This record gives sequence, structure tokens and C-alpha cells, in this order.
Amino acid sequence: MQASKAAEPVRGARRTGKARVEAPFVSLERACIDLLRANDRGGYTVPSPRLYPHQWAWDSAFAAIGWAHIDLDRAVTELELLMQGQWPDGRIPHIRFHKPSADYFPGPDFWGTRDRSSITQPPVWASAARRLLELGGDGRRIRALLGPIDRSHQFFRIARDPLGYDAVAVVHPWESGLDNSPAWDSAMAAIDPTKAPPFQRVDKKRVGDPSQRPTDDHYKRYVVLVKAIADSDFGPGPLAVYDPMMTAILARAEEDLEWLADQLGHSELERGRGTRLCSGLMSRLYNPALERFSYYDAAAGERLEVDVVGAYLPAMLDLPVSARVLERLRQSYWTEWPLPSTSPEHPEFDPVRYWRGPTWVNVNWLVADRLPGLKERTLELIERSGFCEYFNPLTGEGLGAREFSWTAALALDWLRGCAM
Ligand code: 9WN
Repeated sequence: MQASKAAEPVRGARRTGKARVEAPFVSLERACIDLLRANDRGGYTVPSPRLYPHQWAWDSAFAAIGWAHIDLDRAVTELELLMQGQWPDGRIPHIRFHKPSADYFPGPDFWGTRDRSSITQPPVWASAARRLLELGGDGRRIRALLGPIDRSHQFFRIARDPLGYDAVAVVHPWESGLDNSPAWDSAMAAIDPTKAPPFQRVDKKRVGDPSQRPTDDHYKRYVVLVKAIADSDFGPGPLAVYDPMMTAILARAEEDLEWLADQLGHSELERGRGTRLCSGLMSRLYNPALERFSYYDAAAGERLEVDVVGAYLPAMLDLPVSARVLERLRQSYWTEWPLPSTSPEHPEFDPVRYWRGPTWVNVNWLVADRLPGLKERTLELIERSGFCEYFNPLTGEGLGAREFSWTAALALDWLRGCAM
């Protein structure tokens, strides 16, 4: 499919020098484009201008997918800048700090680095690169990304699979991208919050209502982990939790990398890693009685049966159990505005606190082609509430940051007729 040219500004839309990103939209498609342009910092896209003023890894890959529908060269540049932040061991930092900013904590000094964080994030960049090539992106430039992407995937096997499960264990809740999910609660209980050095949160000032953000207690534990990772020479640190969603995303990314290698003639790639991850998911993390996947706390040696959306996300792959898992997901998660990030039956379900209940557009985008009606309902939600970071799954109220990039980028991908 070819990307169509960017639409001209809609006549009559209120424009005040800033992008018009408030619902109701004159044209949702136009508003998506305006938002990405407004959040462009010259080659990379900030997730949100006020709350997240740097380059985040999976946000950037999602933004590239949006850019692919506006300007393919700009889309490739987004991934190039992302890959340029790569550590020598292959990890793609979850944040790249291009410029200093007092608007976000923790900054590089806290991470003990110059300009990047020391953990990674769900590796959606191979899947983004595939979308760019499918839409007609420059094969020569995309081919140059395959080596770095390959090394970023190998990093997971070398440094994020302590028990050799052929699956991914995250070392910090921030690494999962689903930071505040109840999935991490029991492992985080072992981290002592009193060990946190003094620090000042900025996020609570940026999001007016603190009930939509993690608690101070959780934040202290996040900070302790950041320091522990720096103190262990950027090795894993004390937490390691096998994550079915992260594993599924990597498995999909491996398939997409193989596809890219075939298209672009990159013969050095080792084959079959995606298949191995699928076997790891089935043999180590699938729970047939619950018809969903488990988390596994490698440090405690404990299987964690947590009813959160990530426990169903491997159904985005062609696994023998995918249809069953999707059916379960539909039964338990089809709220007024699906998908809640935590089951409404879970005792920790909170419809407004981030990752403990709210609906997120990127999660929906990952499974939407397998859940009929989800894409349409999510677009309706955005039309109604705007480009929020997340949404109340019961009322549809927009929450967290406004002007959030991946909400616009993935909506644009849907509007242009694409699916994962
Ligand atoms: C920490 C940028 C990021 C997303 C994550 C989301 C949130 C950061 C934070 O924002 O995390 O990385 O400070 O809360 O949970 O998925 O990448 O949008």
C-alpha cells in the first residue's frame, strides 16, 4: 500500500498557531497529522510535550508508524534516531535524552548515564520498520537498520532470560511499558522503598490529578531499582519478572525482522528465534486452566497469576490457544470502552490510575485485528475524548497527558486502513 499525501488543513477548523488537537474534531485524520507535527522535535517525536519531553523507545516506533502516513522519510528518520541511542550491548534505551529538561524526572544523572536510560522497552521497532517498508519507505535506509535491530533483539536473549525460558524477563516495571500494572506488585513488594535517595517527582505537577498517576510508594521503588541497576554496572538488578506481553511483542518483532531480511536481502540473520519464543510462551507461561498466560517472578521462583491485559496479549500471535485466549479476553474485558488494562474483577482494578485499569490505544492496536469491533470502538473513543494518554474504560473520560503521540499515530494508521 502506498502512503497518501498529507491532507490539507480543514477549512473552518479552529487553529491558533498550535495544532488543533481537542475533540470534537473537524477531521480526526487531520488532527492526528497536526498532533504529530506539533510533537516533532526535528527527527524524533515526544510522547507528550508537557509530561514526556524526551524520546521514548516504543512511543517513537509507534510515532514512526504514524509518520509513515504523512512523510515516509521523516518516519525512517525517527527509527534511525532511535537506533542511534543503542548501547554497545544492543539494548535500545527506553529514554533518549536529546536535550536537558526540567520537565521530567528521572533525568540522565539519576540513571548514571550521559544521555540515555539503562533499561529498554517493548521492542516494536522491527514491526514499525516493516510497516514503513510496506508503505513504500526507502529500502536502502531501512536495510541499514536491520543490523542494529537484530542486536537489540539478541540483547533480550543474552540479558533478559535468566532462567533460559525462551521468554523475556523485565528488570524494571518501566521496561515493560505497562509500568504501574498490578502484574509487578508482588515482585515490587520485595524492593525496599526506604532505600530511595531523596528526589522530586515532576509528573504529579504535570497531570493535575495525582489519582491518575502511580503512588509515591511505587515511585520510591522505581527509583530504588534505577539506582540498583546503575550500581550493578547496568546489569539486571534485583528484579526479574517474565512477561508474556513483552515476550509476544518480541516474537512478533522477530517474525517481522525475518520478513524484512527476506525483502531486503539481509542474509546474516539467525532464523527461528520467533518460533522459539512462541514455544517458550506455551511451555513456560501458558496456564490452560485459566486460558491465559502467567507472569513468573524469576527472583522469587514464583508463578504469578495476575488478571491483567498483558496476560492475554500473546493471542496477537498465531499460537494454538490464541482463539481461546481471545474469547476469554472478550468475555472479561469488553467494558463500555475496551480494553481495560486490568480486569474489572481484579481487586486492584482502578479505572483512572495509569495501567491499573484505564484503556490504552497501543494495547488495543496490538490485538485489534483479532477482536472485531475493537478498532471502531477505540476510534470512537478518541473522537469523543481526544488524544489522551489513556481513558476510563467505564466512562470513556480522557486521562493522563493530553496531546499524546501514539494515540494519534495509531489512530492514523487505522484511519488509513492498516492493521497490525
Ligand atoms: C516511564 C512515555 C512513557 C511510556 C510508558 C508509560 C509512561 C514513563 C513514566 O510514559 O512511562 O517510562 O514516566 O511514567 O507507562 O509506556 O512509554 O509515553
